[in-house]
Amino acid sequence: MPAVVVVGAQWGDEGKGKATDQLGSRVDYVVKFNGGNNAGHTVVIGDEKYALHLLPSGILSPGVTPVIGNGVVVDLQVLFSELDHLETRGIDVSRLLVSSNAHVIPPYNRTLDKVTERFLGKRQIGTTGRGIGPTYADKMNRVGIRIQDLYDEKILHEKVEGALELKNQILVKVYNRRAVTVEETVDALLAWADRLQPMVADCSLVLNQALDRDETLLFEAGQATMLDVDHGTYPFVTSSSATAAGACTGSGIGPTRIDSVVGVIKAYTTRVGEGPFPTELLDDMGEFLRKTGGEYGVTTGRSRRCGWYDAVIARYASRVNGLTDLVLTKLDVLTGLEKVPVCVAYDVDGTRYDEMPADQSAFHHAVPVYEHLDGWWEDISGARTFDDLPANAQRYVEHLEEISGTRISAIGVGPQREATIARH
Ligand code: 2SA
Ligand code: GDP
Ligand code: MG
Repeated sequence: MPAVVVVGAQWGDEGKGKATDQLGSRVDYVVKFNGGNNAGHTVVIGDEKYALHLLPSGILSPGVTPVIGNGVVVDLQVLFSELDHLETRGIDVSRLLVSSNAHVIPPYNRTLDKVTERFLGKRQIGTTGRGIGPTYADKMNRVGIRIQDLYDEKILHEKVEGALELKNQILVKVYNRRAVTVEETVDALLAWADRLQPMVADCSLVLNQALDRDETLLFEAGQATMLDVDHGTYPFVTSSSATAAGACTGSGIGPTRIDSVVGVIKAYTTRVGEGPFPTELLDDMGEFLRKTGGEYGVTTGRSRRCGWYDAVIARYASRVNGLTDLVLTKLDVLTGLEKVPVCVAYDVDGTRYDEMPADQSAFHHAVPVYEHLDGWWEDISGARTFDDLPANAQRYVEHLEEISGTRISAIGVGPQREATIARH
């Protein structure tokens, strides 16, 4: 598997961290290509639990070179506090490479993210408040600050000054906040520049050369398909390319170099933040999934909204990512249910949709069409082969595979590394 991309097939928190960590022990490079410290990936190794935000999950595997690609937005303070934290826990972080083209999250964008959300009132997105959206907006507006700009003070001053011309108008006149000075921003960014310098690299060149040497690369997406800025439930999305194609633009490798795309998908669905969610359960069953699945944000601690598995979304994720495999996670959470509903299509004002409605308003009005599969009562957390699963759990997996458009190659039955069933 020379180059594999791992993406979330739903609205995030499918268990990409665990999947990446497992594959990480078999690869040379693990590359984060989108998002920033809005991500929250949990990896459980033995009795140790790690929560990663900005760093790629693969950083936990000895011998792997972790890479922060150009598509990532970097909060320098968070970068070093995460690195320091991992080092105190005995993890070797010395190999980390950071693309010189990645953009930094200046402190004013954290402020803008939070005040904009408050200003939006009922129309808010439910962002993580980490400055992600404003930083990607700056990148597209061509007023962003890149890692390489930290090493030319004149340029840095000019760029911060240029960005603040408009930012301060908004902060002062629209949000009634104090104006931010160029000096305080430059000082805040330069505080990390010396420590960062040895990690800064031309990551596109490094990764392409690694491929030329037949080394293996794992691309790790933050967030997920339905939060992708192009293919997700816009405007209730994050501001980056979280689908497989983002691995190319966010790292500087070409599409022809990718061999497989793994979609991580939960045996049910969750979403954190605002936006449409057809199979959402607002009753005791939603509470059951939240409690049993531990569905609380890794970064913000927010309760995640919970609902049944949605095969329309699975098929859509298979299509827009070109998935070659699905990893089905958290099957253990569904143990103990008499029947397990699965959404196979939507009903929108009397019209049946088997595919994701192209019209966003239709998706907002989508009512799930459910099939009800038989549940199982046996504890499956110790299952390590498909045959170890009770017959109804096997049927559940086989049925999801039939209706989701991609083969299910692995099944998660617990948070630990070893709580996984390999299938194909
Ligand atoms: P942002 O901050 O601009 O990226 O927010 C925009 C939307 O993207 C959602 N989003 C996420 N959804 C699921 N998980 C995420 N990471 C954390 C986790 C979230 C947390 O792993 O639990 O701790 O709350 C993540 N990051 C962004 C966000 O909810 C908005 O809907
Ligand atoms: P990510 O953002 O996709 O990396 O996922 P998160 O770490 O935000 O959320 C997934 C949660 O589910 C974490 O707490 C994982 O430890 C946990 N997890 C992953 N796979 C499984 C599984 O198969 N079963 C159970 N019970 N938990 C899992
Ligand atoms: Mg997460």
